Amino acid sequence: MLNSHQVAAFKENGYLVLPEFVSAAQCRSLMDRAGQLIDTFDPGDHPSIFTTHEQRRHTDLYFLESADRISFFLEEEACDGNGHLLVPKHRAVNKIGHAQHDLDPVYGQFSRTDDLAELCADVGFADPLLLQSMHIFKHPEIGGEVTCHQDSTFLYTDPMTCTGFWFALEDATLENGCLQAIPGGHKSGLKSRFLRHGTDVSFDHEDTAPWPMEKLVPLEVAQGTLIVLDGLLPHYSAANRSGRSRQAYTLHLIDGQAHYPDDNWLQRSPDMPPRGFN
Ligand SMILES: O=C(O)CCC(=O)C(=O)O
Repeated sequence: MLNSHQVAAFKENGYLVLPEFVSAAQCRSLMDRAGQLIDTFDPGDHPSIFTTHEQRRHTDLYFLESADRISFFLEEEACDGNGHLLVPKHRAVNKIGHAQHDLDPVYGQFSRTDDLAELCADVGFADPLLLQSMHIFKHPEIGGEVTCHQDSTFLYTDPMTCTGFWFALEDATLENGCLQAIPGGHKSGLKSRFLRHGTDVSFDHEDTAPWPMEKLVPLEVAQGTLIVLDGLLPHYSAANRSGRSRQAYTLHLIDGQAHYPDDNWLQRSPDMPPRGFN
């Protein structure tokens, strides 16, 4: 799948951009499926707002129990102070996660392909496990910012093996909140861990210095592009204040040969362990 230059660029930069990795029809099928899933979602049941702002991140039981479910999280600006929707529900969902790749056939087909299995081998996986999936909406005008972070903060393994596959389901530009990343930033180690203590969570900071945001470079990409992200790479996306939607689908993988601690927030139940590509 990858040539030696691409593997070297991934090791050097901490990310790799692969245009036209999936077709427009595949992107459409995932966006249509997300729409159908939202049809079945009753936001009155469990209004769970998602924000990446550390001080406002109230991580409820609905979030903590979403590791092996298909759950819906709402956009902060789509709700009033009581969690009631200010916009129609199809415009209010910030993301769907975190196990649709295992539970839904359309997401399953998109997520388990020979191309992705080959890519995993190329970037050094021995036993790739598809741990987490997210359909991220970034709706026009209200799509929220994703603060700068490293994915290994949330999906830590020893040694660190977390790798993100970020698929542009629509064109992503600076205007509608494309990914931004700090090239080579994965070489500076892990800044913090997000820890779970029963039904409580906290950040454990190794390094409290602010991210050097001036080093972020925009990764503007066309629909169908796959961006591979090292779990240590600092990355960010701005709020979408434009009139154009920016949907993305992410998969986060870990290596089954590494230790997955039980104080990570995301814990699969014993009867639904993460699976590889088979
Ligand atoms: O899609 C985005 O805007 C951010 C996604 C992200 O940071 C992630 O998947 O880790």
